[in-house]
Amino acid sequence: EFEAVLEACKQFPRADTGKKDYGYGTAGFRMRADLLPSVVFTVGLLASLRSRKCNGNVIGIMITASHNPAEDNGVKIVDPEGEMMSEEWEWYATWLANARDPEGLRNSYMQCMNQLRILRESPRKVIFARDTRPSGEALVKALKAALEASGTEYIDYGIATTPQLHYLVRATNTLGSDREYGEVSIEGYYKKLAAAFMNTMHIEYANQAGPVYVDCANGVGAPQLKELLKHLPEDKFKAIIVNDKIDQPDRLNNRCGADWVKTQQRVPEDFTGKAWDRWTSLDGDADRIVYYFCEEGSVFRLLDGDRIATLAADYIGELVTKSGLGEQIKLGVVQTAYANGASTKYIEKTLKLKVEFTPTGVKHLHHAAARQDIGVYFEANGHGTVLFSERAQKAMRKHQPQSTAQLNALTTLRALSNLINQTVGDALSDLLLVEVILSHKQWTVKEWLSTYSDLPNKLLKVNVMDRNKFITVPGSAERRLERPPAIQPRMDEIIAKYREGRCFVRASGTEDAVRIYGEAAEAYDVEDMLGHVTEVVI
Ligand code: 16G
Ligand code: ZN
Repeated sequence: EFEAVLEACKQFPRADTGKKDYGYGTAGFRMRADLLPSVVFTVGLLASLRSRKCNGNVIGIMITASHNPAEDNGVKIVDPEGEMMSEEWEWYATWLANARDPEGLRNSYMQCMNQLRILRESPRKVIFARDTRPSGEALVKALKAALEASGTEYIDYGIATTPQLHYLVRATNTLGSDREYGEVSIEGYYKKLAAAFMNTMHIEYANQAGPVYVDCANGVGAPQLKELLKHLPEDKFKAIIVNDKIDQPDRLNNRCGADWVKTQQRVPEDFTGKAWDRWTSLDGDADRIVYYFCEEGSVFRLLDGDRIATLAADYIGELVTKSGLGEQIKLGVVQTAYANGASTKYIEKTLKLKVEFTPTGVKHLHHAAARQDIGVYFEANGHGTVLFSERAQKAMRKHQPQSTAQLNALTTLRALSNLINQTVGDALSDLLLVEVILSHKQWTVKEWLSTYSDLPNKLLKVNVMDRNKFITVPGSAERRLERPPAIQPRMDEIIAKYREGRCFVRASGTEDAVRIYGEAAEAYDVEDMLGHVTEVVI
């Protein structure tokens, strides 16, 4: 095996990255695609080790750079239950990726095996998929070479969304246990979603509220949503797909998609909406979604991840109470520092639910949500899901409803636990979830928006000499800076001058920059505050 690895990796020499090392970060490895073949090769090796370590369970590899520009790509590993790779292994991923030459890689690989106490002959299996980026093909080649050299069985699922790959990993590994997660195929994923949706959607809504428009960022969401629609009768779900030009790679995420809409706070290119039309945007690998619409006079209104979190928490909380499970099942919401302060207040004061804060990054939110009976987590950028714990699912299975009202609520609750992707945020699943909730509440986007008013806010990206010098206080969920020591006290003085002012600074995990987020009661205060804070930071 080691000799085979040594030979195979020679076809994928390490690119010249200058002084910079590769690093496995929040989103795996992500950079310009031409720097990646050698990295993807090493990720294949690590996945093979991971599978051996996890008793031969299937490990997933997703090749995508999500909302990044078309020339980028990336790669990340999915653990057996469909969650992000365990954090302790990120170090090994980085170690292998930075091997200088073939012999160095072989040696690091052998050392990994020893240090992680992996039995070489253990069974191993990997499945993988990629988004629509043209560079994906070459990366798959590097991946297959690594899997073959390491004697790893694999299945190539071709082009798929990130959440579909997570689903496939989970479904493969639960096969054989008494509670099957779903059929092990992309078709099975559609079937599962469609069945749950058909059980819960209120039929009148599709006619009454008009279609939902879906901007697919010219990425993988477009073909996959088209497939999903084949499983959903049009009288129950009417979606109109926009930005589906996957044959024009440079249009991927370009002036469209969830990230663009959220950060620019404006409609995507090819927007043709009339006032109050219901629009959504997915990102390049379809794990994020935001809603929006225009009021009369083209006033843009965004319904971001915070809004989906509040909508879902409100509705699911109501179902738990109505089904008679209120005493047994508690709901918790997980947010990051980027959540608008008004959303947090609404969850705590109006919905009377607990909010927990974690650092940015899906793995942090996911773990915190998994500790709740039912955990709702969303990042403001539109990535999120709702996790039903073993405990909650058991209570839902066992419960004997005492009335028709209880039975109806329970049936809906059970269907939602199948509709919602339990492994990771999923734009397609979230889309169906929001549509179901709106249909039950008989709400248009207008009523949804009116639940609370967002505080005016702004997010800046500033370039600094060394972003790694910016370190937040442990346990503060990135709300306060510890280093450089001079900055936070000066920021506190500035922020205190503004009504409902809040501001924090953190180093980006995906770009070479520092991000500054600010919010306050008045938009001009936000501008003023961020201006002063920026001066302190740079
Ligand atoms: C990654 C994270 C996303 C986070 C973003 C923050 C995953 C799968 N994705 O895209 O959750 O919001 O990074 O980026 O964890 P930043 O550190 O550059 O602000
Ligand atoms: Zn994404």
